[in-house]
Amino acid sequence: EGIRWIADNLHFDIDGEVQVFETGIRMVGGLLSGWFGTREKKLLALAKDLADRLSPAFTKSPTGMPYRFVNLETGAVRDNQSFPAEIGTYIPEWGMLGKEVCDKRYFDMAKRAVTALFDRRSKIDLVADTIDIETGAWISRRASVGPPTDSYFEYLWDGWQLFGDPDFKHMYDVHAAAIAKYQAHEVNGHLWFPQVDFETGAVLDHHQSELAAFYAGLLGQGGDMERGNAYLDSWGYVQARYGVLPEGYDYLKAAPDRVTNELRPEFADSCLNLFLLDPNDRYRELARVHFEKMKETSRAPYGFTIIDDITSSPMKQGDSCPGYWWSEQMKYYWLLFSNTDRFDYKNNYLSTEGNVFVGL
Ligand code: DMJ
Repeated sequence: EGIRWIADNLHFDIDGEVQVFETGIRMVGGLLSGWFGTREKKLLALAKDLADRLSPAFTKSPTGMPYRFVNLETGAVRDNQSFPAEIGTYIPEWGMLGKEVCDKRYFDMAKRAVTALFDRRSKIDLVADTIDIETGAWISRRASVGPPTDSYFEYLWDGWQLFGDPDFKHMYDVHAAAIAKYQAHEVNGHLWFPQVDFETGAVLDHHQSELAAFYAGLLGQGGDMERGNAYLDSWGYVQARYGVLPEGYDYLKAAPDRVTNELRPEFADSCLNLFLLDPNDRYRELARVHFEKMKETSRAPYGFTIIDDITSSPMKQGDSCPGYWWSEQMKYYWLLFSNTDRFDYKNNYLSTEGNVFVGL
């Protein structure tokens, strides 16, 4: 039914602009994953059509780092101030698409963008979080493993994992070593990653975005299970304390600094990634708590909702359910607990948006 609906209704011939990054990970990735799962040619054709409509964001940029927005019909681009995640989160979608349609230009386009960013790293091998994609000049000094940088690191590893390209492994390793050296900070037995100045390593703040919880799984994938487990435990501690994770946590004050919960997937994502490396029930147990607490606190009459304040009792609910909730943690829970034979637990690939490209 879904495929029929897409075939009959979905087209991208629209005079309107979209955000390149979100459209890439959600829609190009979703269509590609659908193609891998069904081999319905229409899905691949739509993924290619959409990627082609997004491509002016890359080709019109003097540095190769994409503009943030593009008009799907006219190819007009805008916003030259961008962020590592929005510059470097393309290689799995673009590379896999290029393989399927036998056109290496997609891979090259995504790799050029990410390499242009990496080449502008500081002498201590960190990137800041805002850059002018036309001039290549940095606009901020703040280095973070959280947003808006997060999935840039994730896709460096993925470029190596999926395509065996040693340049990606090198870029991942360089950043991972610098993050371990300048950002890893143990406080009261818990590992955290503060924001630091990207040229000096001086700590800027102790805020920890919930989105940074993905880094536990990535550390494990990159071979550092020790820090991966330690960072997962830091978030596990916050979960045990508050029931559900706040959007932000100040680890020096040991208190939430953003009290909402946006139904985020990162903690479950790390539980799954570490479980795939080491099928230990401890990851299932942490994810079970995540799932049970979500059911307890986010259930609304017609589905599940974000929470406006996790510190109020009872927790004050909001009124929306983000798309990633369907694409990510619903899938992560299911893969963690089902032992399904529809998924290859040994050889697989899930994108940053939980889209499965390998292992279906
Ligand atoms: C998702 O779209 C992806 O996981 C992305 O990489 C980060 N933000 C959201 C979920 O929080």
